[in-house]
Amino acid sequence: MRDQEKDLPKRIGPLRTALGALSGLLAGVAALAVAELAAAAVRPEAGPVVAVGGAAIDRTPATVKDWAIRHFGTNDKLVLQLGILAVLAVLALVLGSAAVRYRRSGAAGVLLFGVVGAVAALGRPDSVGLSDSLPSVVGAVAGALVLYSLAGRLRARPAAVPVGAGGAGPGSADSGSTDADSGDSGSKDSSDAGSGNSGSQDSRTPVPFDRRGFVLTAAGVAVGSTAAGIAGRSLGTAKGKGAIASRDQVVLPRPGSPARAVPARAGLRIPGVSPFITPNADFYRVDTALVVPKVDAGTWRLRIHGKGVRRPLDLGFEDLLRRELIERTVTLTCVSNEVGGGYAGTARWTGVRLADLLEECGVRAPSRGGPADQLVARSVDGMTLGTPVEDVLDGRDAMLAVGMNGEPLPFEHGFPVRMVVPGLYGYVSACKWLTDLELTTFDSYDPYWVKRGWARRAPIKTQSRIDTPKPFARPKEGTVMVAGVAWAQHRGIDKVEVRVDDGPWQEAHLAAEDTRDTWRQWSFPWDATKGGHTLSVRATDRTGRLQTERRTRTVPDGASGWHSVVVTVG
Ligand SMILES: Nc1nc2c(c(=O)[nH]1)N[C@H]1C(S)=C(S)[C@@H](COP(=O)(O)O)O[C@H]1N2
Ligand SMILES: [Mo]
Repeated sequence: MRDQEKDLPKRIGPLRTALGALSGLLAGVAALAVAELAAAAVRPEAGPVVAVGGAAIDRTPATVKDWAIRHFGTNDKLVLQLGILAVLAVLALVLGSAAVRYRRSGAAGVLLFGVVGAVAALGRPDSVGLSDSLPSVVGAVAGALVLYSLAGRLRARPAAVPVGAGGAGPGSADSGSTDADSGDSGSKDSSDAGSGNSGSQDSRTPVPFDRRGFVLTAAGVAVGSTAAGIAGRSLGTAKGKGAIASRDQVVLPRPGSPARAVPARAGLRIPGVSPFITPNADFYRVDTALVVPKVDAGTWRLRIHGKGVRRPLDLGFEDLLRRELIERTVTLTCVSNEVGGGYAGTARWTGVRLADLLEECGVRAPSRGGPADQLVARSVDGMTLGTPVEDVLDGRDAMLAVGMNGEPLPFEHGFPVRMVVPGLYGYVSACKWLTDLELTTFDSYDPYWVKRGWARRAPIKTQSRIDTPKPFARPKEGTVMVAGVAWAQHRGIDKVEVRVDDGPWQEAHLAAEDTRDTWRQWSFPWDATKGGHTLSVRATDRTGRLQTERRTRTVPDGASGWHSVVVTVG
């Protein structure tokens, strides 16, 4: 086809520019809807927004990721995806308005976005091959066609043809276009918008174009995109059904080694203090997965292999359940937790002792001559986490968890199997959606977060947090209960102290300890006097080490410093 764009007069009025922008937007919506439908059919993770978002996450420097987590918390993923959509929307508007004149270039531009999405999808660590490019490609082709045909409806046509008489079919209306844009004197193009009386054209209707065709095509695209979107949704739901059913069918066997009952006095029942056991629904979630992996337990496999593994293992979910299960209460903490932050939670985990499995494979601890000092866990979404082999084998309750607070792991928390290692930050220990365990060395392999500037080894730092009163609270004069939690997993908390303003440190009351792998609640009845006050807290672990006052960022191995809260007593 001849590139008619060149023949067009220079001036394109505001109405057509606006409709062009709208066309761009519609093309973008159509592209994404079709791409998501295709992704639902191929692999949800291969959708363009998820793929580009995932690529963006992987390329985000530690400091920026840290900033995003600090400002958006668990909503960081939502913010990222909305950001991508916002950028796409702006580009679509620009592309669309340009397409009024440069129709083919506009369509080609849409295809270019498809290439970006396809490249991102193919580059994901969990990519399964060429089919992952399909959603982006199919979506882009749909978007390009939409933009091309809508822009075609916006092309100027000879004034002799009454508006509304066209619309014989896609492309036909503009084939004879002579681009009579000349009537567009430039002064009163807005009359174009005002004169809805299609069919009658006076000399002031400057740019006749196929209005009816445009409206019909646009409406068709809107309806089609909605249908594609709905189809994608229900297809996605249908495909996740196998995994959901497999989770529903799981019956967790009674653990051979149950957790000790949490002492009644481990929970102080003070309003505002985090409950000792964090309900699953309230448990913090930190991961890079824009689509929560839905793994079917029936087809799930775990391989254990690598350096010093004399008998590699290949296990299914049922194989795991048939082993002796242990149950332990463990507090998990994220390295991205700010001083005073909420990325810590305690659950009763059910699982298989990791040390038993490794010993069965013939793995020896480095201190006993084993050649591997790093255990690299790999998840179905390509995440890698590296744990010191020594820690896993030193007698602590490191496990492959299948249960969380009495139910199979929720999908968000790693169904069907995740790792839990008391005492280590999540990013070096708590691999969710686990599928592969490789024995290797710290020298020969850097896992995901280490490549991005975080420390290779990251034991959890002693921390204490004031849960109540909240920052800037306005309690009444008199006794105010100051309370919160403190943790130093695998060492235990021995003392918590509270300071009011610049006063002396005063010992807080400690709730009963469950185990040294769990957090401990504390409380301090404060005789509050009128005015503004700063409350601070610090803990001492069982090794006798006082929590450091030194404030550090979360990067590279966890935030430190004392938590304080400013309140005004009335
Ligand atoms: N597959 C996978 N596992 C992962 C992560 C991840 O991004 N992907 N994040 C880790 C981090 S940083 C933490 S703190 C814990 C959080 O576990 P939770 O979301 O169940 O609280 O999971 C860990 N396991
Ligand atoms: Mo984390």
